[in-house]
Amino acid sequence: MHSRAAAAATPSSSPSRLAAMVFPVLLLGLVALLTASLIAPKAHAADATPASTHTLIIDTDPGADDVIALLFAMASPEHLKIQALTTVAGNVPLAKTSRNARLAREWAKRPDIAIYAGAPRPLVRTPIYAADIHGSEGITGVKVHEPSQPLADGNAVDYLIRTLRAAPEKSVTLAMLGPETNLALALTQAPDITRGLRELVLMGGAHFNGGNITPTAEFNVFADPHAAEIVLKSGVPITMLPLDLTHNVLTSPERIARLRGLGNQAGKTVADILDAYVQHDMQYYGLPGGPVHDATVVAYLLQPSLFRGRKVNVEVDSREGLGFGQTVVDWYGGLKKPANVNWIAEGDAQGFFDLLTQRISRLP
Ligand SMILES: [Ca+2]
Repeated sequence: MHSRAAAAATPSSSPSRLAAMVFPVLLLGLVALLTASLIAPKAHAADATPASTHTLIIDTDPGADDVIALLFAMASPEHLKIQALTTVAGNVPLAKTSRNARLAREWAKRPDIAIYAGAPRPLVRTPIYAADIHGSEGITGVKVHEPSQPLADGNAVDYLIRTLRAAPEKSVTLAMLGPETNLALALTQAPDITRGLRELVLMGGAHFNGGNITPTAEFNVFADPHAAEIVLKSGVPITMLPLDLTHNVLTSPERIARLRGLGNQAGKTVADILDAYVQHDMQYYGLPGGPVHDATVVAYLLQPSLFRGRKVNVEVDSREGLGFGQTVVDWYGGLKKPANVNWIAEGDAQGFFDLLTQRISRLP
């Protein structure tokens, strides 16, 4: 309004005449803004700002929260141009994470999205799984079956190398929802692929919150700390959504009921998964609701304004011992090392659930 009012004034206006013309317009504008902010219902950022657009690959280890994240992403085709899903061993072994990714694709009715299976085990450490949280099938609260559409031919690591090499510079965003083994292998074999990457958005790590698999470590990093080290040193812009964030973006009975009440199958599926999945964390941590970790990555991609972070130096402890798998976050910059991560520490929980619910409502 300011610049338009000034531009409308004729160039020949004297400074005082110009001020006399512009001032009432500004004053009126200010009054209108104040009035609107007082009387209008508070709009969430999800409604207020246009969503971001990404050419996207999602690397995932489904995983109950991964399945919700995948449905969320596949329901947003105008903003997230999903090139493929790549799977990795993590919450459950690779055959099951790959089957669950295919289930999510079937539930979202997105047969156009190819799924490549990747690393069956971490780089160095003994494999660990999280069947205590995600159930022996890797998805809680729903019946699983063998989907008819198969995996794509070829390995996820080869797919990443081939695709990122062929991509325009800084064009592909990689969302990473599990242990970071696939990208670490790709970066080791073909360091030049960083050229094609625009950004990595990772669910992983913990600092202020403490860990969820040991007192210091978050599961995705703990499951393959050597891979996380390679990824964090890649030089690609990285945003991390750690437990510091996800343990403050919690379900409530009302939030789950809204998903269930959408009236479509996807809303019921997400509500059924959450009802079973959140029980452990609510009890174990004494939380009023459960986190939906990986789904915050999709919300961040669509609506970064829902989140607040700080650019900091983050390193991974990969030494045997109490700190194995810990993300060491230099929040106050005391080490004077260059920032390699945009560490997301806060988010708008209601805005997150509003956006998730709105997108899930679009699915079958
Ligand atoms: Ca995951």
